[in-house]
Amino acid sequence: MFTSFSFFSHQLFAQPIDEKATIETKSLYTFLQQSLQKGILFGHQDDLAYGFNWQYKKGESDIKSVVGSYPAVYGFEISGIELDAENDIDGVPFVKNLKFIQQAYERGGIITISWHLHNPLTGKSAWEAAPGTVASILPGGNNNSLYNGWLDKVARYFNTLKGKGGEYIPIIFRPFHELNGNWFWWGRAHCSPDEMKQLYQYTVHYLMDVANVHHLLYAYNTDKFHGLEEYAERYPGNTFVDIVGFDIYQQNNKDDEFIKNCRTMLTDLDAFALENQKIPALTEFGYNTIPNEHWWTNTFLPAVKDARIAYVLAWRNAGVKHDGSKEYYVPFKGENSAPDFLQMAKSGLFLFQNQLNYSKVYQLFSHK
Ligand code: BMA
Repeated sequence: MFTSFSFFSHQLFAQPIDEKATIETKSLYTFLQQSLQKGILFGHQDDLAYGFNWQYKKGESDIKSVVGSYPAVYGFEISGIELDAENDIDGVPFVKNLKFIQQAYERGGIITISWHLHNPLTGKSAWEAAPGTVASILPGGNNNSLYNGWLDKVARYFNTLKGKGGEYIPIIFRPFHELNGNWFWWGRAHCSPDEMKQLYQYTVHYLMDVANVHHLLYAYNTDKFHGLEEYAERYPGNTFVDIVGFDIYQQNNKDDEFIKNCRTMLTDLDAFALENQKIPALTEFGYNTIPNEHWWTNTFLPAVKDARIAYVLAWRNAGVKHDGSKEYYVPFKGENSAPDFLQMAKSGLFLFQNQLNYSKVYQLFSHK
């Protein structure tokens, strides 16, 4: 007699794919499952490093300037680590990111990391595809040892992420994001489903079994998709994934379309997550420069309010870029949509940092 109750308890007993996951990582995993019943954790990329019109100001955060609390989830990026760069692709020094990650972790914040890794065949950016790239880095390919070296660097960086007690800081790692789009070298047009699955599996296997990194939860995430067949086409399998999600951005003034598409995909995601016993999340979203000042309560809230997702991650507030264009996805003090964002925050659907603390997130199990 498997009722929805037994399903729920079953969910809570599910474990991270890594049997050797650290106790803090297991705790985070269980916390994420529990939070599915409580609300949606609100996240923001590069929240602590910079905002629309500031950079590296102690204690600053655009989210905090609007709602009075830091976000619950903090996104970071490691593109550049593979080439021994000092700064990530968006100019933030890795040593600074380390400090921000530690600060967020100490207060019970949740860390997720993306990797716009360069093209290993050409050395160019993630956006520059070249035929044969994926095959070249898989075992047997000419660049396999180069790729192993990149994974060693990633592992080394992850191993520097430690809390005050010397324990590793759990990370939700989401490699090869938006893998059904065509803009990255690992995209749909540039490798077969089988190659993509192998690359994902190999990456997880290498980090977990070769590099011995045991403080990661792995997120599989597509871009927008049309139906479950597309969603699952490149899924590496249940033993390689902890969290399932997708990225979605609104473009132009098509609020109704955004709501409709988002709701359809969230329904599909929910079915996929239930079937495979994974934690669903909206791994990236946004409407650049938020042209509609009521976007939060009129569009975003209706799009996600009925969804069962652990968290949402808004993309970065880059501010005014070199070419004069603006890029930001959450309001900052004085920005047009700030009052509406605050109203959405007050709906109670979303959880921010002030509703979390270290023991709630990372100490659900005690050390023996
Ligand atoms: C993109 C933009 C870029 C950025 C990249 C990696 O979506 O925000 O400006 O360099 O992500 O973070």
